[in-house]
Amino acid sequence: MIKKKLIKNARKIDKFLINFLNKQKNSLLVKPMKYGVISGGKKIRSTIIFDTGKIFNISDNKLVNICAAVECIHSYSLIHDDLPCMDNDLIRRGKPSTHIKFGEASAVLAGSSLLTLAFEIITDKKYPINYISKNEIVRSLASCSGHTGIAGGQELDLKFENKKKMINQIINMQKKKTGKLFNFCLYAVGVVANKNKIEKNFLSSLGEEIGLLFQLADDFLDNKGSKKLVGKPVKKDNKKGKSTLLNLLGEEKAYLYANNLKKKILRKLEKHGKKAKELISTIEFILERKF
Ligand code: GRG
Repeated sequence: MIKKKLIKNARKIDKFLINFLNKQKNSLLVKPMKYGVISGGKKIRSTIIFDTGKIFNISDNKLVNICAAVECIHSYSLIHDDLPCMDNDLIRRGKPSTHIKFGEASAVLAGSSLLTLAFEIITDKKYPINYISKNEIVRSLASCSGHTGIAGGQELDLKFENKKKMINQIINMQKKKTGKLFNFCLYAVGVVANKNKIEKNFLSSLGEEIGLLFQLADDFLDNKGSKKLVGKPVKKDNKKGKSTLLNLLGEEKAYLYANNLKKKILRKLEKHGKKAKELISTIEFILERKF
Protein backbone atom coordinates (compact mmCIF):
# COMPACT_ATOMS: atom_id res chain seq x y z
CA MET A 1 0.00 0.00 0.00
CA ILE A 2 2.60 2.55 1.14
CA LYS A 3 4.89 1.62 -1.78
CA LYS A 4 2.06 2.33 -4.26
CA LYS A 5 1.39 5.67 -2.58
CA LEU A 6 5.07 6.64 -2.72
CA ILE A 7 5.35 5.69 -6.40
CA LYS A 8 2.16 7.59 -7.31
CA ASN A 9 3.33 10.72 -5.50
CA ALA A 10 6.85 10.48 -6.93
CA ARG A 11 5.42 10.32 -10.47
CA LYS A 12 3.22 13.34 -9.82
CA ILE A 13 6.16 15.42 -8.56
CA ASP A 14 8.51 14.26 -11.34
CA LYS A 15 5.88 15.23 -13.94
CA PHE A 16 5.43 18.65 -12.33
CA LEU A 17 9.21 19.27 -12.26
CA ILE A 18 9.71 18.15 -15.86
CA ASN A 19 6.91 20.50 -17.02
CA PHE A 20 8.24 23.37 -14.93
CA LEU A 21 11.79 22.99 -16.25
CA ASN A 22 10.63 22.48 -19.83
CA LYS A 23 8.77 25.79 -19.72
CA GLN A 24 11.96 27.61 -18.72
CA LYS A 25 14.80 28.52 -21.10
CA ASN A 26 17.15 25.60 -21.55
CA SER A 27 20.67 25.64 -20.10
CA LEU A 28 23.64 23.33 -19.70
CA LEU A 29 22.63 22.78 -16.08
CA VAL A 30 19.19 21.31 -16.79
CA LYS A 31 20.66 17.84 -17.39
CA PRO A 32 22.55 17.56 -14.06
CA MET A 33 19.59 19.20 -12.27
CA LYS A 34 17.16 16.62 -13.67
CA TYR A 35 19.67 13.86 -12.87
CA GLY A 36 19.75 15.04 -9.25
CA VAL A 37 16.05 15.56 -8.63
CA ILE A 38 13.95 13.48 -11.06
CA SER A 39 13.47 9.70 -11.22
CA GLY A 40 15.10 8.87 -7.97
CA GLY A 41 14.44 8.98 -4.30
CA LYS A 42 11.35 8.04 -2.36
CA LYS A 43 9.88 11.56 -2.39
CA ILE A 44 8.80 10.83 1.19
CA ARG A 45 8.66 14.53 2.08
CA SER A 46 6.07 15.04 -0.67
CA THR A 47 4.05 12.11 0.64
CA ILE A 48 4.09 13.65 4.11
CA ILE A 49 2.85 16.96 2.66
CA PHE A 50 -0.04 15.27 0.81
CA ASP A 51 -0.85 13.14 3.90
CA THR A 52 -0.95 16.26 6.11
CA GLY A 53 -3.12 17.97 3.51
CA LYS A 54 -5.69 15.18 3.98
CA ILE A 55 -6.04 16.14 7.66
CA PHE A 56 -7.17 19.64 6.64
CA ASN A 57 -9.04 18.71 3.40
CA ILE A 58 -6.50 20.51 1.19
CA SER A 59 -6.46 19.28 -2.40
CA ASP A 60 -3.21 18.06 -3.97
CA ASN A 61 -3.16 20.85 -6.57
CA LYS A 62 -2.71 23.40 -3.75
CA LEU A 63 0.24 21.42 -2.38
CA VAL A 64 2.10 20.17 -5.44
CA ASN A 65 4.26 23.33 -5.73
CA ILE A 66 5.30 22.95 -2.08
CA CYS A 67 6.21 19.29 -2.68
CA ALA A 68 8.26 20.09 -5.79
CA ALA A 69 10.08 22.93 -3.99
CA VAL A 70 10.91 20.66 -1.05
CA GLU A 71 12.24 17.93 -3.35
CA CYS A 72 14.46 20.53 -5.09
CA ILE A 73 15.93 21.65 -1.74
CA HIS A 74 16.31 18.04 -0.57
CA SER A 75 18.07 16.95 -3.80
CA TYR A 76 20.26 20.06 -3.67
CA SER A 77 21.37 19.09 -0.16
CA LEU A 78 22.14 15.52 -1.29
CA ILE A 79 24.15 16.67 -4.33
CA HIS A 80 26.24 18.95 -2.09
CA ASP A 81 26.42 16.37 0.70
CA ASP A 82 28.02 13.85 -1.69
CA LEU A 83 30.81 16.23 -2.78
CA PRO A 84 34.43 15.40 -1.83
CA CYS A 85 34.56 18.44 0.50
CA MET A 86 31.57 17.05 2.46
CA ASP A 87 30.76 13.33 2.78
CA ASN A 88 32.60 12.29 -0.40
CA ASP A 89 30.07 9.68 -1.55
CA LEU A 90 30.31 8.16 -5.03
CA ILE A 91 26.90 6.46 -5.18
CA ARG A 92 23.46 7.96 -4.54
CA ARG A 93 20.07 6.41 -5.29
CA GLY A 94 21.75 3.40 -6.88
CA LYS A 95 23.64 5.46 -9.47
CA PRO A 96 26.81 7.58 -9.60
CA SER A 97 26.50 10.76 -7.51
CA THR A 98 25.91 13.94 -9.55
CA HIS A 99 29.55 15.10 -9.26
CA ILE A 100 30.81 11.70 -10.44
CA LYS A 101 28.55 11.85 -13.48
CA PHE A 102 28.94 15.55 -14.39
CA GLY A 103 32.03 16.79 -12.51
CA GLU A 104 32.31 18.78 -9.30
CA ALA A 105 31.76 22.27 -10.71
CA SER A 106 28.57 21.26 -12.55
CA ALA A 107 27.30 19.46 -9.42
CA VAL A 108 27.83 22.57 -7.27
CA LEU A 109 26.07 24.75 -9.85
CA ALA A 110 23.21 22.29 -10.48
CA GLY A 111 22.67 21.98 -6.71
CA SER A 112 22.62 25.76 -6.26
CA SER A 113 20.22 26.07 -9.21
CA LEU A 114 17.84 23.58 -7.58
CA LEU A 115 17.87 25.75 -4.45
CA THR A 116 16.82 28.84 -6.39
CA LEU A 117 14.35 26.83 -8.51
CA ALA A 118 12.50 25.94 -5.29
CA PHE A 119 11.69 29.62 -4.72
CA GLU A 120 10.63 30.13 -8.35
CA ILE A 121 8.22 27.21 -7.93
CA ILE A 122 6.61 28.68 -4.77
CA THR A 123 6.32 32.19 -6.22
CA ASP A 124 5.03 31.02 -9.62
CA LYS A 125 2.04 33.11 -10.73
CA LYS A 126 0.11 29.97 -11.65
CA TYR A 127 0.36 28.51 -8.14
CA PRO A 128 -3.23 28.97 -6.88
CA ILE A 129 -2.70 30.30 -3.34
CA ASN A 130 -2.66 33.93 -2.18
CA TYR A 131 0.45 36.15 -2.09
CA ILE A 132 0.50 36.48 1.71
CA SER A 133 0.65 32.69 2.08
CA LYS A 134 3.36 32.47 -0.62
CA ASN A 135 5.42 35.04 1.29
CA GLU A 136 5.07 33.11 4.56
CA ILE A 137 6.02 29.85 2.82
CA VAL A 138 9.10 31.42 1.18
CA ARG A 139 10.26 32.84 4.52
CA SER A 140 9.86 29.50 6.28
CA LEU A 141 11.53 27.52 3.48
CA ALA A 142 14.51 29.90 3.50
CA SER A 143 15.01 29.67 7.26
CA CYS A 144 14.61 25.88 7.31
CA SER A 145 17.22 25.52 4.52
CA GLY A 146 19.90 28.00 5.57
CA HIS A 147 22.22 28.42 8.55
CA THR A 148 19.38 28.00 11.08
CA GLY A 149 18.28 24.81 9.30
CA ILE A 150 19.77 22.21 6.94
CA ALA A 151 23.03 24.03 6.18
CA GLY A 152 23.62 24.83 9.88
CA GLY A 153 22.89 21.20 10.79
CA GLN A 154 25.29 19.94 8.13
CA GLU A 155 28.04 22.20 9.51
CA LEU A 156 27.50 20.70 12.98
CA ASP A 157 27.45 17.16 11.53
CA LEU A 158 30.85 17.72 9.90
CA LYS A 159 32.31 19.44 12.98
CA PHE A 160 31.09 16.59 15.25
CA GLU A 161 33.00 13.92 13.30
CA ASN A 162 35.34 11.90 15.54
CA LYS A 163 34.25 13.86 18.63
CA LYS A 164 32.37 12.67 21.69
CA LYS A 165 29.12 14.62 21.77
CA MET A 166 26.26 14.61 24.24
CA ILE A 167 22.79 13.31 23.40
CA ASN A 168 21.22 16.79 23.29
CA GLN A 169 23.93 18.07 20.94
CA ILE A 170 23.32 15.17 18.53
CA ILE A 171 19.53 15.62 18.66
CA ASN A 172 19.92 19.36 18.01
CA MET A 173 22.22 18.67 15.02
CA GLN A 174 19.90 16.03 13.53
CA LYS A 175 16.80 18.17 14.07
CA LYS A 176 18.48 20.89 12.01
CA LYS A 177 20.13 18.73 9.32
CA THR A 178 17.09 16.55 8.63
CA GLY A 179 14.25 17.72 10.88
CA LYS A 180 13.93 21.29 9.64
CA LEU A 181 12.80 20.32 6.14
CA PHE A 182 10.12 18.04 7.62
CA ASN A 183 9.21 20.90 9.96
CA PHE A 184 8.68 23.05 6.85
CA CYS A 185 6.56 20.33 5.17
CA LEU A 186 3.93 20.37 7.94
CA TYR A 187 4.14 24.11 8.61
CA ALA A 188 3.55 24.95 4.94
CA VAL A 189 0.37 22.84 4.89
CA GLY A 190 -0.76 24.78 7.97
CA VAL A 191 -0.20 28.03 6.05
CA VAL A 192 -2.23 26.82 3.04
CA ALA A 193 -4.97 25.62 5.44
CA ASN A 194 -5.07 29.10 7.06
CA LYS A 195 -4.32 27.74 10.52
CA ASN A 196 -3.55 30.04 13.48
CA LYS A 197 -0.09 30.58 14.99
CA ILE A 198 -0.56 27.98 17.74
CA GLU A 199 -1.61 25.28 15.28
CA LYS A 200 1.25 26.16 12.89
CA ASN A 201 3.77 25.95 15.75
CA PHE A 202 2.29 22.57 16.69
CA LEU A 203 2.72 21.38 13.09
CA SER A 204 6.32 22.69 12.95
CA SER A 205 7.45 20.81 16.02
CA LEU A 206 5.56 17.67 14.99
CA GLY A 207 7.31 17.85 11.59
CA GLU A 208 10.69 18.25 13.26
CA GLU A 209 10.05 15.15 15.39
CA ILE A 210 9.03 13.17 12.29
CA GLY A 211 12.30 14.35 10.69
CA LEU A 212 14.31 13.20 13.70
CA LEU A 213 12.58 9.80 13.53
CA PHE A 214 13.43 9.66 9.81
CA GLN A 215 17.11 10.42 10.56
CA LEU A 216 17.22 7.73 13.27
CA ALA A 217 15.85 5.21 10.75
CA ASP A 218 18.48 6.42 8.26
CA ASP A 219 21.19 5.72 10.85
CA PHE A 220 19.73 2.24 11.51
CA LEU A 221 19.76 1.54 7.76
CA ASP A 222 23.40 2.60 7.55
CA ASN A 223 24.18 0.06 10.28
CA LYS A 224 21.99 -2.86 9.21
CA GLY A 225 20.51 -2.11 5.78
CA SER A 226 21.24 -3.61 2.39
CA LYS A 227 23.37 -1.54 -0.02
CA LYS A 228 21.14 -2.64 -2.90
CA LEU A 229 17.88 -1.55 -1.27
CA VAL A 230 19.27 1.67 0.24
CA GLY A 231 20.91 2.63 -3.08
CA LYS A 232 24.18 3.72 -1.48
CA PRO A 233 27.02 2.08 0.46
CA VAL A 234 26.16 1.21 4.08
CA LYS A 235 28.24 1.12 7.28
CA LYS A 236 29.78 4.51 6.50
CA ASP A 237 28.84 6.35 9.70
CA ASN A 238 31.28 4.37 11.85
CA LYS A 239 34.09 4.70 9.34
CA LYS A 240 33.58 8.45 9.14
CA GLY A 241 33.29 8.79 12.92
CA LYS A 242 29.79 10.30 12.64
CA SER A 243 28.08 11.37 15.85
CA THR A 244 24.75 9.52 15.85
CA LEU A 245 22.39 8.40 18.61
CA LEU A 246 23.08 4.82 17.52
CA ASN A 247 26.82 5.24 18.09
CA LEU A 248 26.31 7.04 21.39
CA LEU A 249 23.55 4.89 22.95
CA GLY A 250 24.10 1.52 21.29
CA GLU A 251 21.49 -0.47 19.33
CA GLU A 252 19.04 -1.39 22.09
CA LYS A 253 18.72 2.08 23.62
CA ALA A 254 18.64 3.82 20.24
CA TYR A 255 15.74 1.61 19.03
CA LEU A 256 13.92 2.23 22.31
CA TYR A 257 14.42 5.98 21.86
CA ALA A 258 13.07 5.78 18.29
CA ASN A 259 10.03 3.72 19.31
CA ASN A 260 9.19 6.14 22.11
CA LEU A 261 9.54 9.06 19.71
CA LYS A 262 7.19 7.34 17.25
CA LYS A 263 4.62 6.78 20.00
CA LYS A 264 4.88 10.44 21.03
CA ILE A 265 4.26 11.53 17.40
CA LEU A 266 1.26 9.19 17.03
CA ARG A 267 -0.23 10.45 20.31
CA LYS A 268 -0.04 14.00 18.98
CA LEU A 269 -2.02 12.94 15.91
CA GLU A 270 -4.83 11.33 17.91
CA LYS A 271 -6.83 14.57 17.98
CA HIS A 272 -7.25 14.36 14.18
CA GLY A 273 -8.92 10.94 14.30
CA LYS A 274 -9.40 9.13 10.98
CA LYS A 275 -8.22 12.12 8.97
CA ALA A 276 -4.65 11.37 10.07
CA LYS A 277 -4.83 7.77 8.76
CA GLU A 278 -2.51 8.35 5.78
CA LEU A 279 0.07 10.30 7.79
CA ILE A 280 0.07 7.59 10.46
CA SER A 281 0.75 4.87 7.87
CA THR A 282 3.68 6.90 6.47
CA ILE A 283 5.11 7.36 9.99
CA GLU A 284 4.86 3.60 10.62
CA PHE A 285 6.72 3.05 7.33
CA ILE A 286 9.50 5.49 8.32
CA LEU A 287 10.70 3.26 11.16
CA GLU A 288 10.07 -0.09 9.44
CA ARG A 289 11.51 0.87 6.06
CA LYS A 290 14.25 -1.08 4.33
CA PHE A 291 15.04 1.69 1.80
C1 GRG B 1 20.64 22.27 1.15
C2 GRG B 1 20.71 24.33 2.50
C3 GRG B 1 21.41 23.18 1.98
C4 GRG B 1 22.73 23.06 2.28
C5 GRG B 1 23.60 22.00 1.94
C6 GRG B 1 25.00 19.31 2.32
C7 GRG B 1 24.03 19.99 3.17
C8 GRG B 1 24.10 21.44 3.22
C9 GRG B 1 23.11 19.36 3.90
C10 GRG B 1 22.97 17.88 3.89
C11 GRG B 1 21.80 17.49 4.65
C12 GRG B 1 21.59 16.00 4.55
C13 GRG B 1 22.29 15.21 3.54
C14 GRG B 1 20.74 15.44 5.40
C15 GRG B 1 20.48 13.99 5.36
C16 GRG B 1 19.04 13.77 5.26
C17 GRG B 1 18.69 12.38 4.81
C18 GRG B 1 18.31 11.40 5.85
C19 GRG B 1 18.72 12.07 3.53
C20 GRG B 1 18.19 10.85 2.92
O1 GRG B 1 16.85 11.17 2.55
P1 GRG B 1 15.91 10.15 1.76
O2 GRG B 1 16.06 8.79 2.32
O3 GRG B 1 16.57 10.19 0.31
O4 GRG B 1 14.56 10.74 1.71
P2 GRG B 1 15.91 9.84 -1.09
O5 GRG B 1 17.05 9.37 -1.95
O6 GRG B 1 14.84 8.81 -0.88
O7 GRG B 1 15.34 11.14 -1.62
